[in-house]
Amino acid sequence: MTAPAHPLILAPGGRQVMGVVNVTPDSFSDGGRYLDPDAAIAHGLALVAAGAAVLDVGGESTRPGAAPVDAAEEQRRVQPVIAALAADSGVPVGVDTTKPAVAEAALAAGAALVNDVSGGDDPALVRIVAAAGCGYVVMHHVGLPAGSRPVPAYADVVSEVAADLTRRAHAAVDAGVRPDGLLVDPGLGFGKDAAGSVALLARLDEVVAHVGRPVLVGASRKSFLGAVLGRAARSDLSDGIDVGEREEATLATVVWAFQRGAAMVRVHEARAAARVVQLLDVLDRATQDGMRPSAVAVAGPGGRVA
Ligand code: PMM
Repeated sequence: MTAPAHPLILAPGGRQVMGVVNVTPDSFSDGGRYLDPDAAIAHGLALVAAGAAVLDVGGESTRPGAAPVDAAEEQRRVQPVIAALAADSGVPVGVDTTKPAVAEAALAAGAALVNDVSGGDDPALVRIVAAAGCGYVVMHHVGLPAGSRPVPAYADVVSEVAADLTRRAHAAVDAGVRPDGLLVDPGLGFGKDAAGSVALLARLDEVVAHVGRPVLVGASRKSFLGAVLGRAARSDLSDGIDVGEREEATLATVVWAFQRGAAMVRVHEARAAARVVQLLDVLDRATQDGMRPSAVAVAGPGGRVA
């Protein structure tokens, strides 16, 4: 296994934007737009130009009812895209998969992390991650990623997800996964209704504190945002706003998540999220420096001081 040109580095207190490249015909947010490898590669490069610090390449939709994809087809979709982006993007490239064979092929093509929405359910996948010494995202989920997705009954979704992620993170480290490359993810929308996803975002600081590891948040364009905004706008509990109209709400979740301790956000549009990171970093430095104006070097595009 060749070492990736750009390994995942998680600096304490750092904030990073992960850009999504879905090489699928049927993802809920952008299905079919990047199924062609050249389109997917161009999109990945555009995300990095817009400020993404990490890329996440997936070849199977996780939306409820999506057609399952076998490992050979998933690998055929993602491998050339990962190879090109690992060589040319200048950032760590991840693979969003639950299949050991796909992960192995992606790592051989230069992937630097594995994003596992099953949260480590398959020991074979965890072994591959451990052997590669790559980054690993452990996501909370209940139920199958594809097909019908029942909403489990939680007594307290936040404490239950936090406890489950703590357990899954320990299990991954015990299996040999590098602790400094490990992120946990509450899995917004995965087996949670809108109220559950809202609760997890609202009390994200509790998850961060409980798990004690870098947290990744994926709220981008998700249906709970549509449901919340639809309700607010129309007092209609059954209707939500469309996926194409969720970008502002996504950005609000980015600011919120970083302010409550998230280390990384997973988004479909990188530019605005990357600018949020820039601004929050400047505000943090200003706060730490006792709010002295001279301590705040405000760099404009290209490093110019504005
Ligand atoms: N969401 C989706 C897919 N993969 N991975 C992680 N770690 N966290 C998420 O929230 C997540 C994910 C669904 O969104 P997409 O179909 O637009 O990629």
